[in-house]
Amino acid sequence: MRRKLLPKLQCPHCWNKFPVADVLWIATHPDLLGDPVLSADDPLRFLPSRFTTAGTAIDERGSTCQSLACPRCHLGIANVLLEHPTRILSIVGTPSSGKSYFLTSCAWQLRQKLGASFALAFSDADPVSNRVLTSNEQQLFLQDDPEKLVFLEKTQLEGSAYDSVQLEPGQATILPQPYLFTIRPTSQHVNARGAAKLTEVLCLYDNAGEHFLPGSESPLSPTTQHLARSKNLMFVFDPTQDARFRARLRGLSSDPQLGQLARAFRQDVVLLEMASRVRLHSGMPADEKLRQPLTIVVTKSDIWESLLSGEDIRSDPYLIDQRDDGGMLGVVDKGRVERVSDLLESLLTEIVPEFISAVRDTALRVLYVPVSATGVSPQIESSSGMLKVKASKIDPWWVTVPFIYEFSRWKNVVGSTRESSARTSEIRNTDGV
Ligand SMILES: Nc1nc2c(ncn2[C@@H]2O[C@H](COP(=O)(O)OP(=O)(O)O)[C@@H](O)[C@H]2O)c(=O)[nH]1
Ligand SMILES: [Mg+2]
Ligand SMILES: [Zn+2]
Repeated sequence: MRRKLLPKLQCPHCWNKFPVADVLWIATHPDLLGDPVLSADDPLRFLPSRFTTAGTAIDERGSTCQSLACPRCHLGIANVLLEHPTRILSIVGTPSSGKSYFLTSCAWQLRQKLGASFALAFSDADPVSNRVLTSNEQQLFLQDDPEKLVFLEKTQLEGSAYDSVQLEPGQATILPQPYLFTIRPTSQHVNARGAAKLTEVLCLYDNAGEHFLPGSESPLSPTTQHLARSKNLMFVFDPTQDARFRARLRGLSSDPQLGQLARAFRQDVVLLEMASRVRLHSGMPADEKLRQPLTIVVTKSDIWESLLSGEDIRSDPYLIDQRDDGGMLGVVDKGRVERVSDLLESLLTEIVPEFISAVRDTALRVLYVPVSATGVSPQIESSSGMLKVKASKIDPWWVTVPFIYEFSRWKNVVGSTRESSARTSEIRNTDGV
């Protein structure tokens, strides 16, 4: 079957939109090293004039090529981007709020849960650009020694999580590396027959929190421009960074982040800064509320769980809708998620009212989701003084909820309790698959 290509696509590195016919190829002949937009060590990018019978380009030294690149920034374009639409979800938060741990636990659990409970295949669309995340997953979840103390390296402002390109000769522009995943209904999915049409590419960005501190954006480092294109903005709020929360938690938790290693950033300021960048990049007036939904991901719930009495925030709010013809649809219990969201909003209004005011000024549609990326507190490793977690103790709570709730807004991919009339049954324990 011939591949059906999109007429236009958007580069996940520099957000340039271009016709598929303009995509460049990456030379493979060893003599063709050195690309003007990248570096002397990168193979040349070129617009081909010769192709093999299979339709792949041949470079000027006669070698067959495989990989594609963006005509503007020359960074790699995964093949799947030519065929399926991309949805950007951006994750924002202050430094050390837990963005990288959240993304890592979330990616790991989405791989397990979307397959087992939602009949959706979740796979790396671009293994090269996902490598930092994959190695973080390995670090937290695939340790041979369960007693090992593990941790994630801090996301660098520049370096492995960012690419440097020369969009203008002699001027380096820093672009954030996207994480790209394909989401495709499997043969068990109720809409398996429409799988090709329903397949989407999910594009995530893990940003160093420093990029969101007011005043840090320069034209040469347009690292946060993806925000304006994001379908759902996820703001990671860390209660341990607030002195009033820390006071409430004294005696309830011995997490080092409440005492010795406490950090304090104004999270309302960073949220408002995020909102103003979205407005700036999408040409909106300063007082207008953002169009996309805002998810406030309230992290480290293992520390403050006891402040939210009456709701279970550990077991997943998912159900399975099993049809007679064998098809299945994973369903989000929206009622439960929204009840928890309301409770959490009340708690935050009581303790951090100015943050909630900032949220209400920012967006019309808001969901508050409690998550714990680790399910347990880190400890201070005596030899290094660093916060680390024992590998065997890691057991995330609700990390997939912000994403799966968002997927339920997409068409025909994930159900929700309000849409589903059918007999839904509680999901059996799908953890530890
Ligand atoms: N107790 C607890 N600590 C967490 C959790 N997630 C992250 N942390 C700690 O928070 C710190 C910062 O996390 P990180 O993801 O690197 O923050 P980022 O700068 O926002 O990417 C790390 O030292 C983690 O140990 C969690 O779910 N529970
Ligand atoms: Mg980070
Ligand atoms: Zn590009």
